[in-house]
Formats: sequence, C-alpha cells, structure tokens
Amino acid sequence: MTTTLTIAELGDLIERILLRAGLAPVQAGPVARVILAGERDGAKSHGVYRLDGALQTLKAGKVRGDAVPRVTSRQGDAIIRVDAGFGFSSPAFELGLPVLAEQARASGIAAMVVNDCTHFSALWPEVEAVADHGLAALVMCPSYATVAPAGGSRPLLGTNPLAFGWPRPGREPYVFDFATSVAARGEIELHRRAGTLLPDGWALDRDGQPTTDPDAALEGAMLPFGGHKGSALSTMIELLAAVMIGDLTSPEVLEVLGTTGLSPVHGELVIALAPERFAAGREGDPFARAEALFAAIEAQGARLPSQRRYAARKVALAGGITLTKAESDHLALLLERGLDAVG
Ligand code: NDP
Ligand code: PYC
Repeated sequence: MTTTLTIAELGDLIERILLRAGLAPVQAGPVARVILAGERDGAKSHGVYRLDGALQTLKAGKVRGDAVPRVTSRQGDAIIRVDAGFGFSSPAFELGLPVLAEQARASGIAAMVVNDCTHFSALWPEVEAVADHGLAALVMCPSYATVAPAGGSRPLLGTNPLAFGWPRPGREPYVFDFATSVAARGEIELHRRAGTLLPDGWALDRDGQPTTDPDAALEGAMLPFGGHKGSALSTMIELLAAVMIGDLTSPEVLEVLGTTGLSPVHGELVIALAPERFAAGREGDPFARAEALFAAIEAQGARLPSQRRYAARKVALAGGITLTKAESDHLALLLERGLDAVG
C-alpha cells in the first residue's frame, strides 16, 4: 500500500521530523527543503532516504543542530564567505545566496565559499536557485575518500559532484548535476537495500578487483566516470572546493570522520556568472543564442539534462508525492522516536 502526500504535507512532515530530532528551526527549514526537493523531483538518492544519515550524523555529534551560519566577508567582496558553523550546508547556502546574486550582478562574476558544513545533498537545488536570479552557476564540493583515481585501486577521491546551471527566461534552467564517480554513492546504497547487482564498471572490491556486489563495492572503491577524464575533474574539485578554500579534501574528511556511515563535513564552492555582462559589446544576445543551441540538441532527439526531473516535478505538483509503505512507516517512526529511531 502506498501513501500520497501533497508537496506541502511532505515538506511539513520532514521538517517536523528534523525538529523532533533536535535541529533548530534555522537548520531544519533549509534541510527539509532540500530533502523535499529530491523526493519531489524523483531524485531518490537524495530524498527522504537521506534523513537517516542526517540524523545519525546529528546523534554522533558530528554536525551542530543549532549552528547559525554567518556571512563573514565584507560588503562588495567578490568572494562571499559563509561560515556554516559546522551545521548543514543548506542553511549556509540559503543565507549567502542573495549576497552572491547581488555581487555577481554588480561585477559580472562572484563566488561563494561555504566552510565547515555537513553536506549530504544534491547540488541541483543550488544551481537552480542561482539561475532563478538570472545567473549561470557552477557548484562543486568534495565528499569523502570512496573513489579510486583512474589507474588506481584504493579509495582516495570523493564522489565529488559538479553541477552547472544556465538561466532560461520563462522556463526551467538548463541544469546538469552529477557525481564524478560512475554513480553517486547513494545509488550503490539503494542497490544494496533493494538486493540488486550493480552494473559492470561501477566499482572494485577491497582487493581492487571489479565487482557488481553493492556490499563489496561499499567496502572497496568506486570508479570515476569516463576513466582519466572523470578522475581529473574530481581532482580539480578537490583543488578548488577543498584546497583552495582552505577546507578538507576527501581523504582528510574520511580521516576526521572515521567512517563513510555519516554525512561528510567539508566546504563548498559556488560560482555565479552574469552571461550578459560577459557578452557585453559582442554580437548576439547570449540567452537567445543558448536557446538556439538547446533547440538544436533537442532537434536531434536528444534530451536536455534535468528534463526527467522537471517532468517528475510536474507530476508531483499535480498529484502529490507517493511513498511506499516502508517509507511512510519509517517516516512515522522517525517522527515518533526522534534520534532513538536511528542507529
Ligand atoms: P545521474 O547520473 O543520475 O544524472 C546526472 C545528470 O545527467 C542529471 O542532471 C541528469 O538529468 C542528466 N542525465 C541523465 N541521463 C541523461 C540523458 N540520457 N540525457 C541527458 N541528460 C541526462 O547523477 P549521479 O548519480 O551522478 O548523481 C546524482 C546526484 O547525487 C547529483 O544530484 C549529485 O549532486 C548528488 N551527489 C552529491 C554528493 C555530495 O557530496 N553532496 C556526492 C555525489 C553525488 P535528470 O536528473 O533529468 O535525469
Ligand atoms: O551520493 O555519493 C553520494 C553522496 C556523498 C555525500 C552525499 N552524497
């Protein structure tokens, strides 16, 4: 038996679970919004399934449930610095976004550095939020060491997601967002829970041999997508969104946390760009030219990234979000027992 909730009902339930577990409202609201967005858009690897990890991290004392993020840069700085105070990343991002957008519009480009945040979420909610300000965006962050570099066999890099957004006047932005590993770790965990094998080429076991067993993969190493290309992109993310911003790299995160069973703590880099400022003085409107490019892609029968998500969102907006019995029973348990419900 399934249960269907409206988006507002599910958002309210998630927020109440987080408050019941002890998160302060300043943390619970943004965290609930990002989890709800995952469920609404059919992005199950970052939907309600992430609640347990967030609450386990809170119970282990590895995230501050009462952290109040602060913007620490001065007005007019091109680098907007947000100290997450060892809370979750989403409250820090929401706080810094208006400052970032204002500065990017003023200068054509601005960056937001978020430090000391616990991060479990997908990045597309963030690039979409920047694109809603009429800005293009790049967002990236490390994770913890679970991915072998191309040619290696032991975990070193993170699944390090990279997301990009381009605003499209009057319609949803062009957005892609993917792990630089073959798949997000959440996908492997979902295979494990479902008792299904992984596709070939996703992972190595602890002896460095290819495996399709999710348990062996979680104990071993995941692989970067596209061989040396994904490996280099992932390394770039370690450099820009960890080393450059003075925060932890994926191997350092694992050392500090001591487990991949909790949500990782590190930093995040968000870059916002105003396309019309870059194109100033050149022929053609960048937004119209982008539309011509998107139309040409679709004319070949290819789909744009995020179209599946936007379609799922339409369905959810019209008919609500359907949860399995196991999911709704688990949410009820989390609401009733708070942190006692998680290991
Ligand atoms: P997917 O492989 O599921 O999707 C990657 C992107 O490609 C999406 O934008 C998707 O759009 C698009 N896409 C998929 N298939 C096609 C297609 N046939 N044609 C065009 N576009 C397509 O992503 P991952 O499993 O790699 O990552 C999932 C999520 O995990 C991401 O949101 C990422 O941010 C998150 N993550 C977070 C981490 C963290 O540390 N916080 C670490 C790693 C991952 P669509 O959604 O519409 O299918
Ligand atoms: O799915 O790989 C992942 C992930 C790691 C941290 C948050 N999501």
